[in-house]
Amino acid sequence: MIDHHYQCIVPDHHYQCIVSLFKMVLITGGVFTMGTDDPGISQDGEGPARKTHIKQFYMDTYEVANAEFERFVRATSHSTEAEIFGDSFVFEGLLSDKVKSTITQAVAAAPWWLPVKGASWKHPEGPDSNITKRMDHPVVHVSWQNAVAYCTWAGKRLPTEAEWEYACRGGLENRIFPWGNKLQPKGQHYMNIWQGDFPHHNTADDGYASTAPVTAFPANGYGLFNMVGNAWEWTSDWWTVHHTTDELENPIGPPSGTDKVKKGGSYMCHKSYCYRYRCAARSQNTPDSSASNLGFRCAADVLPDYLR
Ligand SMILES: *[C@@H]1O[C@H](CO)[C@@H](O)[C@H](O)[C@H]1NC(C)=O
Ligand SMILES: [Cu+2]
Repeated sequence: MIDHHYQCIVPDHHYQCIVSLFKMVLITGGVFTMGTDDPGISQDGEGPARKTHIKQFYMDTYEVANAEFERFVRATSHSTEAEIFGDSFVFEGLLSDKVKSTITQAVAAAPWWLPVKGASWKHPEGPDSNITKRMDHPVVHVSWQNAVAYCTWAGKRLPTEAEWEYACRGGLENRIFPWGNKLQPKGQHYMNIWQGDFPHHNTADDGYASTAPVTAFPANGYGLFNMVGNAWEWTSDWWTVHHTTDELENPIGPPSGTDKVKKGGSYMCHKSYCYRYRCAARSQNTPDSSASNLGFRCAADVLPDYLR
């Protein structure tokens, strides 16, 4: 595709552009097997496997980075929901003892999530933290509504769950990961997840205890980075766990619901409790939720020739 809007946002030390506003790849339409008959987490509605047709679309090659979100905020004065609420959920392992000591409330089922006052996309671990050294990392602490606002501003939209999963699979059929079935091909790390004993000890054997640059690790067959691991990614679909084997065309999920589908898992996922760094895996949050491991990327329609 002709890159009309190419703008370098974060050059690396060789002045190669590592984050640019225009960064989409054309995903050719086709049919693929969505979901799996061999679910990793059965209550998540990963199955049954079903033939799904997808028409062509554009997909961001990487997650929306802090540098990009900053441009959006500068241009629109958008306030994120985390900023409006005054807090957001941070994984306790990332917090200083000083910040931790100020927090009383916790999520019973997941005590490693702490609501931190002043945590936001600009201050991912609370007011004392910043993103100066992380401009090329995925923006986090953004709600579904914030993600939609960003994509709309960029002339894009969120991907549907089906588009996201089709893109994740990178042209491979019935594989667990975007590159195949091996967790670590040739002993190499292909994604940013948790190594060690969750939630107490992250060895960061993959190089990252928290987020990684959006272009870290090898891209999949479609040229997409970090579809699994790094940050969870919002999709446009409402959540349901009820699927059938009916063959669908460009499914968009239920017409309404309480939670939105997120895909891909994050740097916090470990097989022992969150085996969700797989293309078929899925999870959900209310659209106003935000957390230190939840971001997004945008998709876009392919305009008919006469409109280009
Ligand atoms: C960002 O955080 C670093 C490390 O904590 C600190 O040294 C630096 O002064 C902070 N920068 C700003 C602009 O606050
Ligand atoms: Cu991701």
